[in-house]
Amino acid sequence: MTQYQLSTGEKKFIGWHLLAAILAFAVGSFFGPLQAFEHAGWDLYPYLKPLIKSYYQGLTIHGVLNALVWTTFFIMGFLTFNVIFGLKRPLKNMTLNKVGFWMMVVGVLTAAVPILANEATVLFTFYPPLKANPFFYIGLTLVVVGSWVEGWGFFMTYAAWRKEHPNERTPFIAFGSLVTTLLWQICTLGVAVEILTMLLPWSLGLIEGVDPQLARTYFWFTGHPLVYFWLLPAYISWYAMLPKQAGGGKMFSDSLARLAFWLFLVLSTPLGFHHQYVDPGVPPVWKFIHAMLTFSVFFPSLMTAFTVIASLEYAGRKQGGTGTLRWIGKLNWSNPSVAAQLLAGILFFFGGIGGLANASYNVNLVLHNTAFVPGHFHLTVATAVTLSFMGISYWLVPYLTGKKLWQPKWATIQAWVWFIGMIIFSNSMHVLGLLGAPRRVPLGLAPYIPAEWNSRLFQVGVGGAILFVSGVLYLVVMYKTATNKQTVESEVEVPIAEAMQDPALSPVWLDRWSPWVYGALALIVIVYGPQLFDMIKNIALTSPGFRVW
Ligand code: HAS
Ligand code: CU
Repeated sequence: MTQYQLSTGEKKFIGWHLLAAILAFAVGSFFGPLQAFEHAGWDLYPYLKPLIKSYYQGLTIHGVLNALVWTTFFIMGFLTFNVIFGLKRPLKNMTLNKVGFWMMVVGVLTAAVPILANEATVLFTFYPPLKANPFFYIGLTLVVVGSWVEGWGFFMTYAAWRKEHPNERTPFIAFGSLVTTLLWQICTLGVAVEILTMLLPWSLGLIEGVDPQLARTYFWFTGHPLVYFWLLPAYISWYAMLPKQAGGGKMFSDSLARLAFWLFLVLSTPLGFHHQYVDPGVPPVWKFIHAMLTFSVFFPSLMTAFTVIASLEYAGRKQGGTGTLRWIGKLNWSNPSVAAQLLAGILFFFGGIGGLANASYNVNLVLHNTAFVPGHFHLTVATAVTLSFMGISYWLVPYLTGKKLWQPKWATIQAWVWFIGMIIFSNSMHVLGLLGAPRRVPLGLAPYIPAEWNSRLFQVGVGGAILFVSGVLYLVVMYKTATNKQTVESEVEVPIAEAMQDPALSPVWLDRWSPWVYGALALIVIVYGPQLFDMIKNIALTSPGFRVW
């Protein structure tokens, strides 16, 4: 059976998203190793002095470009692909999606100017009272609004598809993409309100002070679900593409997969206080409730681990694999897309468990603001997500460009190098955190380093160097692929793992939007409403802005 084909225009449009993402990755990833080297005592920042003024400016560039821009652009491109390919129809209004995309591009450029000019050295969380140049906030707003506009384009496309197919189950990759989009639209209301009602008017001089406690609360309303906005596109690939690539596997349970996505929609937002356990302005009872909900959102990830590994096991056994674990060796490890995603999944186990440690209130009191936290998020966003996106690009870029993947062997090596570099880097960061090393601090310059940190700080540098090699390899493979003279012989096949059981037999309530959407909104109102109401009622716009850089 021949697959549905995207038009050249659609492929180009998705390709632009990937290009923007990869450019952001290229610049942002240059600064990651610089921080790691600084920790190891090899401070290269002085050599960049005329361009980059400080460690903190580099850290801001790294966080904004890697955590926010690389991810968001890759995700919007991948979701666009999934909506079109999944629903087997063009976007309802391509112009609208193009408007959204270009708003995002203008937004990134607008925010980049003050960041590069050292006028917005406020890190990727931009906590007030650190005060950035207004264009930083305007740029971020444009990125978020642009991504909303693209999302509205997806919803309109879905509505049109639904009219044409009233009784069909939404194809899984489109379904997962739409849930991810809706999650994003709901949760970004937090930063939208934060920027538009406080940070922007404040940086423009329209209001004198800011309320840091309220701002942090708005920020984490968005900040936690943000991590699932990053993760769910990788999950779409792990559920519905990876098993097929790994050896002709099938999705073990379409129903469980859909249920996991609905649970993420309902549970992702109302738990942001797990980032604010040490904030004095949040009553303990709300911290407790958010902690319990954090443990709840652990379950859809456990369901994912179960379903995806069962799907992979099916693939491994189909390839002749036997034994309790020996089937793993039969998976298609020589395919770089498979290797990257499997390695991403393996490290995610450790990232997820570290998340549980973070979420446990009394343990968090020890870990909060230590190197443990960047250790955690380099296993999650920088590996589960980033390495999966790299793996996806190893088939998606040839699909979009019609060019053969350049040297698949090098691409596979790239994935392994990332895996090894990240094990060394994140393990040492976790241990440093347990030993009390603070995060967001140029430790190489700190006068108080206990001897027991030294070997770990050295390993941070070594891990950073290995990751740097892997990042460069990724860029080389992407560049050489995009400019490859060798074209693919026939259309690249989109890997889609069909479900073991016909999705039409899955319960209808798993394809109904309203109960889940109302449930999500109701839970947010119950769990955030009273405390937000209280904070807004007692708003204290008293803190002046600080420029500490
Ligand atoms: Fe987190 C802080 C709790 C997941 C990202 N997190 C952060 C920050 C970031 C981040 C960026 O409760 C720092 C923010 C800042 O700058 O301050 N996190 C959790 C919990 C989870 C979790 C409970 N985090 C993520 C994900 C992220 C991410 C995902 C990015 C994508 N996190 C916290 C807490 C803090 C925090 C506190 C605040 C800390 C503080 O004090 O500041 C859970 O969702 C994790 C569940 C995951 C699992 C793993 C399931 C395993 C799977 C693998 C399947 C295997 C495969 C491979 C496919 C239970 C699904 C098989 C391979 C074969 C070969 C067979
Ligand atoms: Cu969180």
